Amino acid sequence: MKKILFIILSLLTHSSFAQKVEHPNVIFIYADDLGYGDLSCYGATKIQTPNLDKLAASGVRFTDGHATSATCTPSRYALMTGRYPWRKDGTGILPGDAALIIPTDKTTLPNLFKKAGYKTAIIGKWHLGLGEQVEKNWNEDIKPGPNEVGFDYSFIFPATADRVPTVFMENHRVVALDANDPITVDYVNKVGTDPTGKEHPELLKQQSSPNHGHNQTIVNGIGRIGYMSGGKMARWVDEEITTTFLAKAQQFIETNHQSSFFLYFALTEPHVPRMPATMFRGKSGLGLRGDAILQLDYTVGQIIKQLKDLKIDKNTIIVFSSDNGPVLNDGYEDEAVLKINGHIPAGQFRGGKYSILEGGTRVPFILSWPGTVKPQVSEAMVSQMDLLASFSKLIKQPIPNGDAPDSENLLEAFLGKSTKGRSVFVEHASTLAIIKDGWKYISPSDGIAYNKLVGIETGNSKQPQLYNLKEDKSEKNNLAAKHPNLVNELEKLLTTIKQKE
Ligand code: NG6
Ligand code: CA
Repeated sequence: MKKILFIILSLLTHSSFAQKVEHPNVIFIYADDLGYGDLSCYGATKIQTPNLDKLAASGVRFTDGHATSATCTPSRYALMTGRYPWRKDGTGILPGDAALIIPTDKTTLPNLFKKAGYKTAIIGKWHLGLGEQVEKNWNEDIKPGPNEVGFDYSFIFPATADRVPTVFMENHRVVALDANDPITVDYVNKVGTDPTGKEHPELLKQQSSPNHGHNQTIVNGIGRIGYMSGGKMARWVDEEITTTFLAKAQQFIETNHQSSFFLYFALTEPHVPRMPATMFRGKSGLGLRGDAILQLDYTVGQIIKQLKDLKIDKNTIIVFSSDNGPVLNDGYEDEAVLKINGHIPAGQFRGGKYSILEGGTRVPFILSWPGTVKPQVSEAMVSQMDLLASFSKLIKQPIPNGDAPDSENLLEAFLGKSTKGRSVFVEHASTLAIIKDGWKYISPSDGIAYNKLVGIETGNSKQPQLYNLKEDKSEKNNLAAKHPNLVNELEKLLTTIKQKE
């Protein structure tokens, strides 16, 4: 009897059974520039996203979920560090040769999981810099990077799909390096003899939009931001980026499905250049942007299928979100505007990518944990930055004092056990806004009110703006003049939060 008890006890404490109960797998799937209204489960009618719809229907679909910022790098910085990006200089959109901006000596989302015994990986877009400085040799190991901030395994592209170097990196090294054809990258001066979009627009298979740039080195018929030479064998084929990331993700899951794992799966859809695989082309009827969203949906579906096949779906939390709001024309003439066909990427919200209005940071946000989390729609205000403190509670891995200062433990809200999210949240674009009790105050700024290049309202105004988001989700009525005390109160609170660190 004693022996049986002992066996049961040791099974409970040491086996993978105990580990599974306390340490579910976590997959964070990040879309790039996907808007609140881009999925059919968030109200889109001109495009169907069945896999993401199923994911949403099986878990919590948040209607007030946010990235911290209206562009990529700062949102990703906050996700990794649990700290508002505007607290640190140099966290704006990074060039492809930037140095690493994530500290290697502080708690990060991946090293939290790693400390708790998880196998951790990033597969996809990084865009948080690599190495100690801008000048680096792309033909050698490059450190520090994702592996130094907590990922056991990394398979990434360094910046964005429209920036050089257009190569994959596995752990510290560019994939398919060729010693006879070394890679050089420069963001100031042209390097090598590759044609540029500016000199040879006739070589482009996708023209860049006037005044947008994207006319430097041509790779795969697409003008990029930045100059690159060499590495002909290492250069990616855009149409294969997502299939490559998917294969790597499936491999990682297959290899690690018997232990606990954390996978940050950072996809590139529907960011420019939109170059989905042939099987998705022309399928959405909305041009390549819509087709890219179909590719995103399919890819998520493949991951869900694999989890089911491996019978680990009930032991795996999937969080899905986007790094910032939507944009149609972000630099290439890919007919996203022309073929919009009444689709509304930001849904009912005003603004989009680059904007301090809700369209900038309010994005799709879904959490599923089949069998544990009950399907529901939640109005709790949550942000991606809060995943760090929340998962710290779930996996019982404390955060040392001072780390992740802006991340709030919202575990109960994330798991659908509470409707209480953040009471205060600061949104970030070229100015800051603060939300409290459904009121949103936007700090006055001198910036342009309308970004003509991308066709998006920025929300900038020299006047203070105050919106009642409960009644006026589309931020149509500025009530600042009517409620000067509230404006003062929110402005003071914002100042206090800014000074907090
Ligand atoms: C902008 C680029 C845009 C996109 C963005 C980054 C121009 C004119 N525009 O500077 O095309 O690359 O940076 O997007 O160059 S993000 O989603 O990674 O933040
Ligand atoms: Ca983005």
